[in-house]
Amino acid sequence: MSTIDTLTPVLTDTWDAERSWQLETYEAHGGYRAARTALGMDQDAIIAAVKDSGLRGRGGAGFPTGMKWGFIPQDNPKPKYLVVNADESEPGTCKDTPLMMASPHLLLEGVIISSYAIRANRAFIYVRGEILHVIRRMQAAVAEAYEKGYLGKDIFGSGYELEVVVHAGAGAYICGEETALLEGLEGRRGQPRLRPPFPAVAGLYASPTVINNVESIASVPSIIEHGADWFASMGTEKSKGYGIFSLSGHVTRPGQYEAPLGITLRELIDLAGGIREGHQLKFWTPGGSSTPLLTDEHLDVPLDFEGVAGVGSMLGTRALQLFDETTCVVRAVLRWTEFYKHESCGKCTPCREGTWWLVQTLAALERGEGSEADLDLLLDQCDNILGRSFCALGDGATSPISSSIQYFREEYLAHLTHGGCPFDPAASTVFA
Ligand code: L3W
Ligand code: SF4
Repeated sequence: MSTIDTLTPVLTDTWDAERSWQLETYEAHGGYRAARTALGMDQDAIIAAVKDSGLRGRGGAGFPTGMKWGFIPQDNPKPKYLVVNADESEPGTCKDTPLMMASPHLLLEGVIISSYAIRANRAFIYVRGEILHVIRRMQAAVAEAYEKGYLGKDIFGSGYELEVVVHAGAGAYICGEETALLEGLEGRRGQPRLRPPFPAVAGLYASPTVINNVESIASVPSIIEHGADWFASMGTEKSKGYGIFSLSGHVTRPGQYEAPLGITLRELIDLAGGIREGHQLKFWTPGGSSTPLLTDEHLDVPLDFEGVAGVGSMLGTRALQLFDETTCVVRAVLRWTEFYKHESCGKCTPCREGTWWLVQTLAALERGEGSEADLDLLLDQCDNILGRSFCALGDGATSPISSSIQYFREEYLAHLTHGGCPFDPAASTVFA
């Protein structure tokens, strides 16, 4: 199989079309056909199709989407809500933002089908506050859809009513965590809630709520249009379908590559024109900075939920950040750790205090201060955060540190013997 055959443009299919974000363009490419079909279907049949497709959460956790929809208690008299998690903030992650910019109506069509399936008449799209251009693009698409009668009362003459609100976040990474997002949406400070109850039982305004990532919801129209079997025919046995892989860093053609789950980094690098000329891959992240780092030993690991777990990492958001031999791994990890310290919401002690200590210890090592025992101290600090924090942010902060010490212990020690960073900063184009 040639690598180019591995691309599966579904979500990205119309990104290059002229004015791809307009409703007219979207419809000219078959848009809103699936929503018309879905609104004539039985809701449970839609949930069954999504279950059968094998679609799993595309925001990093990989929970089966149809199963999550099935958790909504239909005997609960409270209103049901759909919330789209568009708070894309994970370092290196850049898939939902281009999707919403190029194809906002694909997301809206997914919102209509998904809301109808779970019997919700209100949906919220929670967009990261800093990306004002995306908020405006989504608001314009929602306005177009209302004008055309695709949102509001009696959509497509089906009698179904749906109101959609685009909500701008206030600029906190933690609001990607689903319960902190709900706090923010309700007007409070974004801090995670205790689970259970899960949002499916008591979410927004204590009502049954489905929260899904942008890419998960945008995958739904194609499942209705082409069928669950078609979707399940792509990907691997337990990780079905396709997804957007974002390549950044030291690669010739960075960008978004839509491919079946299970593609390898080696194939993706090939598609992206290789590592920049004259250099070699040193380390990479499979899913942003919250997943353990991998190295060139892992080029042939299938990028699916199981394959990446098999080498001790996670698929995460498929934000593949690639670094060549000019990059100091200690410096890169320090930069990510500073991010976690800054974004820690402060609710729990292991993360609030621990991320501060991680930065102190790492920064000293990066300056070449201390001794080899400080590496053990750093790992001990990680141990006191991992599994002891209230939410995944604390755990995520430890991933780049422990994995970098696992693979690049010598490089940490070289900082001590060199009395500082042994890398020539002028040679590096990342974290300069
Ligand atoms: C009911 C059970 N619900 C699991 C739900 C639960 C869980 C969710 C995962 O990932 C995750 C998300 C963010 N009864 C349940 C149950 N659940 N056992 O399923 O859903 P999934 O796989 O659809 O989520 P996802 O979109 O792949 C994201 C957390 O990671 N996160 C993510 C940030 C994501 C963004 C973004 O999408 N823009 O920023 C950060 O912490 O909370 O759990 O959580 O509710 N027995
Ligand atoms: Fe807040 Fe960090 Fe605790 Fe999560 S782990 S609740 S971000 S302090």
